Amino acid sequence: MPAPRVAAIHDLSGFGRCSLTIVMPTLSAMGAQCCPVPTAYLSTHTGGFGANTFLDLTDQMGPVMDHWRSLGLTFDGVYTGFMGSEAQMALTGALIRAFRGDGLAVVDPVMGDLGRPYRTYTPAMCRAMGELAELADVITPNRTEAAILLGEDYDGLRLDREADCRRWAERLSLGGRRSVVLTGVSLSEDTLGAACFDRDTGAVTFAAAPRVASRYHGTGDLFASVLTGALVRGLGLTEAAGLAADFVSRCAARTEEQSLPEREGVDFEPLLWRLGQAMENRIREEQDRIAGPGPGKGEQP
Ligand code: PXL
Repeated sequence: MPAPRVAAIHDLSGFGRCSLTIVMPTLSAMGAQCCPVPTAYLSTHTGGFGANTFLDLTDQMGPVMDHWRSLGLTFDGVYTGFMGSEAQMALTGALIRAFRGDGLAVVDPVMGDLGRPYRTYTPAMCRAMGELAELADVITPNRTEAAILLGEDYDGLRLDREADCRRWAERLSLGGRRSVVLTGVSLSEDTLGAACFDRDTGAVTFAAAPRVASRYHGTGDLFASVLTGALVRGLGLTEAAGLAADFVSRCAARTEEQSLPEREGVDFEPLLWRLGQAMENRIREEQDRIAGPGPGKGEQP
């Protein structure tokens, strides 16, 4: 079977791991083909390095789509993240409509963190992100983004009680039309994870991993990338969220152990092999399941 193909519409930031510098290696490690549509080139991300450069690539998006259309390309997934302008979000919506086919549209509604929008996000952009997210099969908001999407107060949107998390995840599903992986859920002091509303079952489940005290840049991008890779490789929503939570936690732990700067993101590259291994194990389990018990493996008659 060929690698599933994912169109990834994110910015490319040269330094400070985020967006495409996380999305591309992660999808590749998981055995998916990543086809990037860079929305902008920045010298660094916008969170903590001062005056970053910003080359807007919005004008490229239409011609890229025209060329891809002429090639008859289809994708198993379309995955979007940080956006630079409302115009870019409108084009990204057009790209999802044109290329999603039977594939999966994952919209990470990147807008902010810790109760505040990122400094380049205007209220109009936040509204446009809400509209873009309506096209999604799966959204992956953090607490800040969930509050913006729902028009709720950040302080009121607590993610430390199961019943509240269920309610927020269900509300974010737009009446069950899309699946939701709400990140930043912490049902016990020493764990961090996600509440997952699965539109196929209507159920809310939880995924959690050990919490790491330091907060690193780009962990939302890493979580959503692992989730997307796992979903296009055929894992269910809860299992995919569990893998993502576990991987982010391991990467954050090794970053903290080395006392690396938070703005540079998590030191994930040395652990990428784990994602490849997880996918291989999963495929082997599936093959064993289909083959049934072999000679000497099953119960004796
Ligand atoms: O990790 C989200 C993100 C992505 N891309 C850019 C950013 C940020 C968050 O600050 O600045 C350019």
